[in-house]
Amino acid sequence: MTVTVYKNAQLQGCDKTTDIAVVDGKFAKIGGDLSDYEKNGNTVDLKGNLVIPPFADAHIHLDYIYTASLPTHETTSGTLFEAIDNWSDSKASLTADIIKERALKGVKMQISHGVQYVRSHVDVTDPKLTALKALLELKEELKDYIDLQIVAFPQEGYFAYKGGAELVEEALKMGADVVGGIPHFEFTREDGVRSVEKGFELAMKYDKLLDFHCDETDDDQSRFVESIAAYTYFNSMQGRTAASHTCAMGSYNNAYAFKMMSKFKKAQLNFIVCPTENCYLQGRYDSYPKRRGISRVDELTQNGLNVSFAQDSISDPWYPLGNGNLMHQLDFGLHLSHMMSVDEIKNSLKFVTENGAKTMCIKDYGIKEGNSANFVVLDEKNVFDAVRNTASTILSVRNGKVIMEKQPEKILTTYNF
Ligand code: 17E
Ligand code: FE2
Repeated sequence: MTVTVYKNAQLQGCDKTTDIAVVDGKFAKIGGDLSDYEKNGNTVDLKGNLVIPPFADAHIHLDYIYTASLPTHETTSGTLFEAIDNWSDSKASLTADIIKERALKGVKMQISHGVQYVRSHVDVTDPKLTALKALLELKEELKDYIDLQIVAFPQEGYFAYKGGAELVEEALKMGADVVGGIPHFEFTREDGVRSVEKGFELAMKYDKLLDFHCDETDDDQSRFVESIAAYTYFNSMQGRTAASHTCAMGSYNNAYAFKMMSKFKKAQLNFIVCPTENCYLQGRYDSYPKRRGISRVDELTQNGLNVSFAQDSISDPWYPLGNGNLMHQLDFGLHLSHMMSVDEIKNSLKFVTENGAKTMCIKDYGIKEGNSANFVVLDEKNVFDAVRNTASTILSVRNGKVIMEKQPEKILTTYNF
């Protein structure tokens, strides 16, 4: 039996610190008298630092990491559609080994920031399915460090790319966990709706979750989110479907957005928002005023819908920066969504932790007796300061084992005043 008692943990919403006993990789007892556990195990003093469930990044493209510098990627317009064309021109040059090596670098960055749950889209509009094979291997190799969900994502469409739908199906047979799609990229509105229909057909046939790139545009006429809500509701797939991006919602008129809120609730649709990515990619056809490019995070949240913030890119044709630090996404997300009352800030860690895990349908998530002992420690004592300072993760524990530890930031010299 392996026993560790983590002392002086500051849990969210608690006045005082708590001690936590971990036995054989599970949370055995949280709070109360842990002296018996202490007698039989190690103790670690967490010094009143904030202890939260691990970060969950529900939307990234691990197969695109560090492809920003491919020769064809001299992006000039900064738009989504140019990025997709650039990617299409150059992706055949990548090998499984290169993809795996870069994806691994990305995962290491994520782990260094306390991420333990990752959903990666993987481009399957490739007859060889090279990236899928690379990512499926990585998923297996890294399972002691992260839960990696793989989305069969047809970057160039189910129909706009000939054979796209068949490749999605093939990817599901090979082990992808989630059905993807990109209805706003199909040639016509009708094809977009048909791609949603096809995605649901496949998800039900293979018992998979769904996550569409959806309405990633400032075009207020892009309304595929309504099709996703409808197919979710009528197929009783509540809670199992996610709409990623939904940038167009920021441009919808209020009457339409209001109508849709109750449909989203009926469908229990999960929304994934990529703050830095979409404020970079959207607004590109505006001069001034310039739109922010992100979904209606505040209204969705007020309506009880599940919204999470995600990284999306690390240096790819879509976005030049990115480092896997979800505290950075949280900072941007709250600013861009005008969600900055004291209460909203104090309640905001959910956007980068439990809401992402809920979207991914992770069971066993959270700091609860009986659950797997997965948690991270931030270099701050309360949530408000953690958000204000984009606190770093100094410890990441998974199944009771330390998978990442970092020295807290320390000032060595300062002005003497
Ligand atoms: N593909 C896409 O369609 N949209 C994005 N934001 C990225 C890839 C990163
Ligand atoms: Fe994406």
